[in-house]
Amino acid sequence: NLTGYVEAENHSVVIGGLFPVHYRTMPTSDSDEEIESPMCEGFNFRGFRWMKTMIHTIKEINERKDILPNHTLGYQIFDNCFSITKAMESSSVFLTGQEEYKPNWRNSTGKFLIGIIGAGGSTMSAAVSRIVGIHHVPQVGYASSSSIFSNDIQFPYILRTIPSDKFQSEAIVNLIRHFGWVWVGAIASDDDYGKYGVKFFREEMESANLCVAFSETIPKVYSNEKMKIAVDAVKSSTAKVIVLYATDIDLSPFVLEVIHHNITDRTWIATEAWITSALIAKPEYFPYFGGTIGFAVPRSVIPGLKEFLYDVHPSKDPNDVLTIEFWQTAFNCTWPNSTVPYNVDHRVNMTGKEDRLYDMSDQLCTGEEKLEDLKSTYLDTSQLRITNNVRQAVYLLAHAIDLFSQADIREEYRENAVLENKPNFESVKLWLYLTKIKFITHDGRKIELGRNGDVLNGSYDILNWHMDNTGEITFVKVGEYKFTSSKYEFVLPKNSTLFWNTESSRLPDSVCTKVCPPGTRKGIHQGQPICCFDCIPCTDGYVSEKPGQRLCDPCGENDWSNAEKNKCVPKHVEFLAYEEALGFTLVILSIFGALVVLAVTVVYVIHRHTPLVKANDRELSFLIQVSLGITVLSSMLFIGKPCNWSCKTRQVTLALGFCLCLSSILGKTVSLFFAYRMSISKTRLISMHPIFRKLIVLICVVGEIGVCTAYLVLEPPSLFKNIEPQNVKIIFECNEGSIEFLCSIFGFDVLLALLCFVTTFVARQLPDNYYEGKCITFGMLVFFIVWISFVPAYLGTKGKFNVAVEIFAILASSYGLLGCVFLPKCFIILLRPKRNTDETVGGRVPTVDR
Ligand code: TCR
Repeated sequence: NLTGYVEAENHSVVIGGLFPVHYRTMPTSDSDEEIESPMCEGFNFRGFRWMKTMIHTIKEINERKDILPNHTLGYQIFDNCFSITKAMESSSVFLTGQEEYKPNWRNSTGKFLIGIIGAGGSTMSAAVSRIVGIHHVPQVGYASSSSIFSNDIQFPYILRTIPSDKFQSEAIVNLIRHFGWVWVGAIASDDDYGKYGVKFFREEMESANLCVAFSETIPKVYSNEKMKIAVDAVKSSTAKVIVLYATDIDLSPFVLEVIHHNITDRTWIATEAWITSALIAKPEYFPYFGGTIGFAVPRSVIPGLKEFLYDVHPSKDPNDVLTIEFWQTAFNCTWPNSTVPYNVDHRVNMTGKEDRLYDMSDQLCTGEEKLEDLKSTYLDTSQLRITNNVRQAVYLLAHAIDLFSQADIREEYRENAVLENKPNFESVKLWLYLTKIKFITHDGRKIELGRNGDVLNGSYDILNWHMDNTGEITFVKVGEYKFTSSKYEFVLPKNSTLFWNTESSRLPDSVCTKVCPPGTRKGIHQGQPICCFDCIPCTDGYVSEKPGQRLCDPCGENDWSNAEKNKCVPKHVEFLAYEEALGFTLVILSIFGALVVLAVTVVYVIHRHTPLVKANDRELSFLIQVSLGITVLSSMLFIGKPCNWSCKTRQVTLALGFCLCLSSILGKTVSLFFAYRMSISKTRLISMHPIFRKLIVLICVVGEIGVCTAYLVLEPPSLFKNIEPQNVKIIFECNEGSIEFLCSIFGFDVLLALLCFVTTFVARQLPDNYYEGKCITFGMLVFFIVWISFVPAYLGTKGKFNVAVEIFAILASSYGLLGCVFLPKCFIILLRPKRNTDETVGGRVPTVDR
């Protein structure tokens, strides 16, 4: 039940061949009495063309003088019906000559079988190779592209003239990358071709950081549920671009489903197995499959093949069942008296309708039918792609045999000299030549195979399905993909016109989630493909400037994110500026304070000879006024953009100002204290010379200056830009240097203040015309209250407010002292001049002065 062609009679050696001339085997019925091999159905014109090409090539080689001059090649070709069983069956026929189990290298033709061409699809080749491989029969695949054959431990005797699918899977991923698709589905046929192809495809996608939306298989044997799974995956997924990794024969039921479910608006990426297939590229499928893009084995023109293909007629050989079946199928008639069964093809698709590929007819064939009028894939020589692979496969074997037979000329291979004289012909030796063969094809391509029998370099055409004016689908070459084992070159010229079967006719986009806009980052869900994500806004201080960023970038130290989070902008600089309301108010207050102090001084100077002024130690009063002026004005040093010198001077000036002020007050209160002590003990135990008061001031101020100098020399304060990364602004502030020094200079001031307070408090009973003691007590209280409340306020604020609080404290305490110490006196001097007379002073008060 094996159909095919044999020609071995006058030839020294034969080449085996296996081609899918039918699409499938028919189911065997149980009632069959004899166990026989299954029948085939579904005539495959393309396979028939391939088969014929092999014969044509062998004829051509036999006619040539330059190759195999002393031998002619025969052939034995079988139809494997696209099925493993048939392929295996044929393999054993090749090896055993049917009856004999043990191969004797003279097969059923009685000749040496030196190699096998085929067997088409990878799954079949794999099966064949398992059998013939154990007997070291070389096998040359012309369409077996699965990557499994690259493994020369599993498949040691397989070579091929089609590149491994590894390259095609890579090419597909590069195509996907080229068009910017990231979320792509995959449908594979349920065989070594589809499954391994998709396996590689997925790996490549992953390493290119792209995602496979789904990956389903088309069942080999028709199954409703399995087909539904695949179709549903396509229907429900958001992936608009889908890779179909299958041969046309396996794919066609799926195509019918797609059409039945009216699935449009998808872009299909074709593998080389179906991109130019007449089974799929039918004009009526164009609304669904138009715009298909994919890869094809390069096209070739084979001289003389067309004529050879036309030279076919059933009347030539009544036993040539294949030609008769071809004729019957092509012309839809029945050859008279033929035993060839009708070309039945009962396949049921999901819709429940019988999907007859060809209609049967009871009309008899006349033999007059014109092949010229026939539009058949068999005769279409415009897309010779796999066909050319078949040709090169035959040439490969022929070249090897040629070398092999010349071996007698070469010393090292003498023992294998002449094929005929060597009954135990060992194919394994032929293998040595096969892998070393390099030759240039008729169209100038260089064929060179690697050690494992794989094509080392090659190219694919990138084809796109267009529809021409006549309503036919044309395969437009839009680019090229060249590869070697280590690198590739992807050429898709910008100006090539691509047809896209989308609503807008524009390049479809296939993404799971749209690219995140600037200002956001991808938030990837754990355990989900990286192409599906949320867009999460960047946190403060972080930005993403480009769309689709995985992470937000932190802004530099001096920068901060803008509101949109798509740009870093310079941080706002913060300090207490003169221009702003707060700063301005404080400046006014401080100047006003200085003016008041000046006014008081003027009053004191004008009335310097009055008893009141004299009674209260003019010099000390003056010093107090000066120091208050200093403190009030020192607050200005705190305002404005701080710089190194202002940081250095501000605290020291303030401390010295207060020191001068408080020590002067202390000078006064100490005299009061002594006067009081005198008044209660009624003795003149201790008397206080006025120079002592000034001495106190001098000692205090000198001491304070000493500490301040040490502070400035040893650990001076300096400018500090507070640029903590989590801060929106840069705060210009002063780093106070040594806290210990700072505390000691102000601690000294506090100590002075306490002394003032204690001394006046003790002496508060002393009759005093001008309430000097009470005023100072009160002033000190104000001073304390201000600075005690300052501490929590200071600690509770930040940045410029911190400074403002300190200025407030300075101003408040200065105003307080000014108000308490001098206001009542100015009041008397200016408004109650009567009280400012000598008697009052001399009469009631035990004079403090003089
Ligand atoms: N490799 C497929 C079979 C195949 C095919 C084709 C079948 C290829 N190209 C063209 C028909 C037409 C590529 C396999 O199974 O390895």
